[in-house]
Amino acid sequence: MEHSPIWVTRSSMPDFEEYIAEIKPLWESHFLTNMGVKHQELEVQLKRFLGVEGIALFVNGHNALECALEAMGLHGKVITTPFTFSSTTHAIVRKGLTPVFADIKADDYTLDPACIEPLIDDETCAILPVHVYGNLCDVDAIQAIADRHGLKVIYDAAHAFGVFRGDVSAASFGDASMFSFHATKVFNTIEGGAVCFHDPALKELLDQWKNFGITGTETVEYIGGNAKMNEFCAAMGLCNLRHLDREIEKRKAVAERYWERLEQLPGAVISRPQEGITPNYAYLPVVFEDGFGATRDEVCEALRAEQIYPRKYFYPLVTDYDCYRDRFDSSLSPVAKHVSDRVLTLPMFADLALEDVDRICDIVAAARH
Ligand code: T4K
Repeated sequence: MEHSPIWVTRSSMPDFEEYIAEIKPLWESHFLTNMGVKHQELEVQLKRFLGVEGIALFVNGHNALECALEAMGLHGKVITTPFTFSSTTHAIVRKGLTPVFADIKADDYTLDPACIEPLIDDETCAILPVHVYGNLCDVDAIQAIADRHGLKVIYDAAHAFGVFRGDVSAASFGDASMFSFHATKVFNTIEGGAVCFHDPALKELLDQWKNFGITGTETVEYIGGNAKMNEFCAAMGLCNLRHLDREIEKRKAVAERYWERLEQLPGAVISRPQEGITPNYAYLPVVFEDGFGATRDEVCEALRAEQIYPRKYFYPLVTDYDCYRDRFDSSLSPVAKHVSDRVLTLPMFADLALEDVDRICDIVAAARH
């Protein structure tokens, strides 16, 4: 039987008519961007959903993170993880800061608090952990370290929209959190992102940094860039937010089918949701340990041969990128290296049919020698 290709993810979209109704007023107003009504409405709704006082929307998550680092006036070293997407480290480096890499935990792949403190020195200004795959970092231990040393904590929460600890959202931890609303995320605005924060002074600063540093009709106080979310993206967000609960419910069914099947395969390590955490089922990482009977790359090839396209999020480690290899040493983060060499993120999206999950798991199982 002929099957259509299956990609690692597929964007969630509202009904066409729903989106058209949402953008129709833009044809009347002719206001297409620069913090218009859709932008303002999305900010209000996201504040409510995330339970935060402070939010600023951005054109994408990466620029949101860069602007947060700028607006917080950071200088010096930032302790972070090498097990992430390029954006996290690039934001640090592009803002003139120096990344210092700490290792990750073997159970949830987030920054290991035990590895942070020995790396802190007089030049350290911040910690930038990543809630990777939507797994929440050890936020209490990280905050305790930051408080002891007077450091800022900025979370890369690109994967963690819709993740809650009790009734507290992932947006509430540290000084600030960046979310990505990219097309591939659990909640998307086509391209988009946000910074959530506690210090009310950051609102004005972030809104100015993302708008060329303009502070008044005839004043420009900062050397800012242009990182505003436009009205069409905000409208997509307003539509997608209405369906988020259902999307996450559908992802849950997909994840549970995967876990049920993969748990029967010794050496295929999955990560079940953390205790006390409401997950968002953003990704479906599987670590193929040496006893599995096939390498990660062999499993990947077997799936590709059937037009199924998983991804090696996150391989290579950031510290092994061509642009960083000469400056950093991956052997200093052995856990991250181990996971990065063995992890495969399998297709995961709300509309993935359970029969397709079964087919994927059959191919994974058959890849063993
Ligand atoms: N921090 C972390 C930890 C991140 O993971 C990311 C982004 C960021 C920061 C930065 O946030 P943004 O600035 O992007 O808002 C994708 C995404 O582009 C990227 O947003 C994401 N992380 C990263 C993990 O994945 P690629 O290069 O792997 O995407 P691509 O184009 O290969 O797409 C993957 C699959 O998704 C496709 O095979 C099909 C599907 N897809 C893709 C697009 C573009 C859709 O269904 N619809 C689409 O519109 O980076």
